Amino acid sequence: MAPIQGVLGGDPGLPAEVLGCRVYLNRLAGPEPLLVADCTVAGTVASRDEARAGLESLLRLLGEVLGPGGLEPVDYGVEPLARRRFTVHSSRLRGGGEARLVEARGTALAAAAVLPAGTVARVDPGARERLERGEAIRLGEALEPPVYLPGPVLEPGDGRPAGQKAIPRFVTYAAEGLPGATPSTPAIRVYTPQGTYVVDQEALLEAAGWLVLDMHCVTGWSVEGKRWLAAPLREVLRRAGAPVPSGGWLLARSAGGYSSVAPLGEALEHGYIAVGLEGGPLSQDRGAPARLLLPRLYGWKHAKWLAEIHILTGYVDGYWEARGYHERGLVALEERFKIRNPELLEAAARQA
Ligand SMILES: Nc1nc2c(c(=O)[nH]1)N[C@H]1C(S)=C(S)[C@@H](COP(=O)(O)O)O[C@H]1N2
Ligand SMILES: [Mo]
Repeated sequence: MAPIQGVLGGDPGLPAEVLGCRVYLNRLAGPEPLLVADCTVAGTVASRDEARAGLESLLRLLGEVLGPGGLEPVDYGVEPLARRRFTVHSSRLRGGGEARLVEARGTALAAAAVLPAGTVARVDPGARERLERGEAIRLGEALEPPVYLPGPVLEPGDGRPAGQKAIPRFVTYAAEGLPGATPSTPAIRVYTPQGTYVVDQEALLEAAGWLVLDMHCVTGWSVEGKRWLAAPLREVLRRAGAPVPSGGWLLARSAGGYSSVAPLGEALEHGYIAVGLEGGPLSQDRGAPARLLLPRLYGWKHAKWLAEIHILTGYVDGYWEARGYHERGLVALEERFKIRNPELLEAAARQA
């Protein structure tokens, strides 16, 4: 798919409205299982009122199957990202969870909601059974998530990627909360359809070498030219004896339940597990004892306090992907957010 920049900023259209959602139970995305609504949206966002109305259209649609109780917004926030190239509108919900609407320069891209898994109890028994079996239920006109995003993958160009600003030091993120005591040696489990494998710490250190990389956070900051001690992911999995299929997805989970997902091919060709930084061991804030590095993908994919690797045949959202962030997240293509706007997808397909 072509980058979206070229197809944004068209004529003012109808205000953003959610057309449909794919709702499913996600047991990997966060510390607790979540009910995730991945929603299709059309139209423009010309004001905060239009954004709120768009969020309300999402909650109304969910209310048709969940009943309205608990879905009332308790607040409303706006967060510009990446030098105002993107804006996230969000509301926390009375019964827990939140709804988000993402826009790029006034064009709605996608909407999503994450709800406590207990919400499933409110769905009628037939639909509940399907959700518990791991199937998705469809409300309205919901787009399928792309199995993989086709189209040319540009190599990162020279210079700083679009929408990024260099800063000298890392900003410490821990969406799941900072971990308490950290184990001093990495214990990483690899779950595959064939079985479970363990990453041997000595093998991890043996396979590691120093390399210089930049890290780009999707919110717009970059930390450039840091020296990491890191082992190529393919080599780590080989040494663990884990069978590695040629396609599929890799979902990384942190000790505290944070998670992120990446195409397996991308992770095998360009991914590392880091154990050191700037001549020393990783600090607690940077994700000790081990973190994922996926240098061509935005920072949210680089799970810190890495505890589990899941090799999956099908796509599953991680922590931020369940909240509207991109399935793949290539920096060179500015893949910051999912696109669930049929008009944009059509326009991008025409351009490609
Ligand atoms: N476990 C965990 N890993 C995480 C995150 C997080 O919240 N929890 N945030 C991600 C994001 S959004 C970014 S940009 C980078 C930031 O890395 P840093 O905290 O070392 O600066 O970590 C990523 N890894
Ligand atoms: Mo980030």
